[in-house]
Amino acid sequence: RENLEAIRSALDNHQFILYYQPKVNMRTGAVTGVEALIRWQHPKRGLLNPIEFLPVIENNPMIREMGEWVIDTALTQISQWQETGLNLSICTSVNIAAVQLQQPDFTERLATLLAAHPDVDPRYLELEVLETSALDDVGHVSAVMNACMARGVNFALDDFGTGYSSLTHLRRLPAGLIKIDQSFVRDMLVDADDLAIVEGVIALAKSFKREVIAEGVETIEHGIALLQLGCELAQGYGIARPMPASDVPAWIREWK
Ligand code: G
Ligand code: G
Ligand code: NA
Repeated sequence: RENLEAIRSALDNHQFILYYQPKVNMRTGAVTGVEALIRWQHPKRGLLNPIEFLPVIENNPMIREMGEWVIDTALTQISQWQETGLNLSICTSVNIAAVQLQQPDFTERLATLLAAHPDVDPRYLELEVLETSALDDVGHVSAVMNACMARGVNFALDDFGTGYSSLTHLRRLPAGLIKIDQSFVRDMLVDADDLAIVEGVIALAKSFKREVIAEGVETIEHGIALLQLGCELAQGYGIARPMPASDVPAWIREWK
């Protein structure tokens, strides 16, 4: 694990970058989006995954600074992809801790970031809300989400099914997309309980008229089973690993 000072200096020295993992519709073959995933290009240790540094700043104001850097960088990337003629209809998502939505000025901060990128239509940005189980004011967060959605931004509920209050959150939070946590998808072909959860989340999403995507889709067999259950959207190593931004246009061109 790294320490606070090292992370501070990495932010100042621009050592963080975003990788992007595609999301596809398995029935139509369409690429529907990419998820931005932060990485640290560490001068000595190489490319580090978030587990090495995010927990260190979880309760530090730096998490907010990094969160804004991620949104700003993703917006810059969307506009660069648009300039190179990449299919405009794909949505780029970024991860955001649910508690960040509880900041009193979140909506204004997001509006400022969007205003700095006037060439990007906000509907090509999606915020994946993590760890909603840590929320203590669902009503406030719901209002924040509605205010951001009024500006065009989309929301997804990440890691769905892992928090014990998921059902309340599904009912009260206006996210258009639900991500089935990869821990359930991984074993759904061998564990009847996990299969039941995956089926249940897909059915819930349908009844609440939300879209649903499976994470952690690693094999064709997973894909086939998910399609049979009515889940068409998927993300996972079986489709593509997270990749640098510069690889995304070629990956999309060559997919299918
Ligand atoms: O990319 P990787 O599989 O290592 O990501 C591990 C975890 O870190 C995932 O749960 C992911 O949601 C989270 N994560 C990745 N990028 C970001 C980010 O930019 N901000 C936040 N808050 N979490 C992220
Ligand atoms: O929960 P979230 O969507 O933020 O999780 C993304 C994390 O999961 C990233 O760290 C990404 O690298 C990882 N990931 C994406 N697809 C797969 C997969 O098929 N298998 C495994 N084991 N991890 C995956
Ligand atoms: Na995510």
